[in-house]
Amino acid sequence: MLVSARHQAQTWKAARRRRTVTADVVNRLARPTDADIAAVDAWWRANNYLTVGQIYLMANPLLREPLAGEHIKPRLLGHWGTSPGLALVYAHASRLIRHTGAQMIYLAGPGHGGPTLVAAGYLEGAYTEIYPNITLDEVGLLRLFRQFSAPGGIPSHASVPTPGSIHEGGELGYVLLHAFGAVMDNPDFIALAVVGDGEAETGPLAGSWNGISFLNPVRDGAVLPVLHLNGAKIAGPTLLARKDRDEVRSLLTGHGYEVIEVDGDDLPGMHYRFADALTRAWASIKAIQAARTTAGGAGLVTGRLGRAGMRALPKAADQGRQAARRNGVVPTVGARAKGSCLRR
Ligand SMILES: Cc1ncc(C[n+]2csc(CCOP(=O)(O)OP(=O)(O)O)c2C)c(N)n1
Ligand SMILES: [Mg+2]
Repeated sequence: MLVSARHQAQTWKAARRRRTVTADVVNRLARPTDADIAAVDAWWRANNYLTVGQIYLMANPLLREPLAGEHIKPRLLGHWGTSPGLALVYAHASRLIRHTGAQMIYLAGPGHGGPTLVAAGYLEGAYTEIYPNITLDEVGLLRLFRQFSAPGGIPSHASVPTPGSIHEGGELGYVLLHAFGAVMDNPDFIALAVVGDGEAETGPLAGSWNGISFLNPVRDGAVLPVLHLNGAKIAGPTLLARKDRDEVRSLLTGHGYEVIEVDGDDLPGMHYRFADALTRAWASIKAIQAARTTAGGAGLVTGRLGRAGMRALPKAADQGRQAARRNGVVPTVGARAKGSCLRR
């Protein structure tokens, strides 16, 4: 789990400058230009390359020669799985933060997506700043690849040496607990929490969807869960991906979330759809926070269902409509009030 410290500092500075949500910002975010998406896609592909390199390569880091057996690590530790999804969400969250100055933390439930987060730090320059020997050139790149999950190097999971990390990855199941904890008494804060569909099968995660019921819209920030339904937990199938789409939607709706889905495996189409979904979720949260009358918690879920590829189910919190009425304020986005949750 991590957030880039540098990113966060910039974010908070920007947030002080821009607190309002205008239709113009929403439109720009939801309908990116081709150049915008090309930049996000380039960052995403670079991150994916760095992740693959960390998992597999011990030589020939820029593939200047044809790939050969001796370039591949003899003992692989770590798995690709969730990594491209984590990177996609990270790239789009960064774009959102840059455009809006949102105060947001990115929490990665699948800690085994560690190489993605190391790659993000490397691309942002934070990695080299902290570890000057991991230079932004071919030599540094090779060191970055060789240190991953190696004796004397770094762990395969998001961990203490990862720039911006605030909690060790490894045991699945706690990302939503951290997210809810992060926003309590932190009213302008958004915790974006990526939940792996395998991780979602753990008891703690399955139970902590309920955290939404503890959020107080006046005092707390918002949680934006992103369920990454890639259909697999390592090499096995996942329960949520086996379920009918309506069933998954009902499950999350029943917990109190408004679900937004992003589905597909086409590029750049996925980028456009994800940008739109993330914007909708963010705008809902901001409307809730602006009204300060509803319970926080909006959700966005991305994933892959069978051959259909990426699927995202974003949801926006809908609690507090009754509270709004009680307070004589009508929120732009409200949510089902669950009484007690509003009286923490
Ligand atoms: C509590 C717990 N149980 C088991 C594991 C071992 N494990 C590591 S990754 C993983 C699969 C997680 O599935 P998902 O979150 O969907 O990630 P993906 O396979 O898609 O990368 C498992 C079971 C773990 N890390 N923690
Ligand atoms: Mg999975």
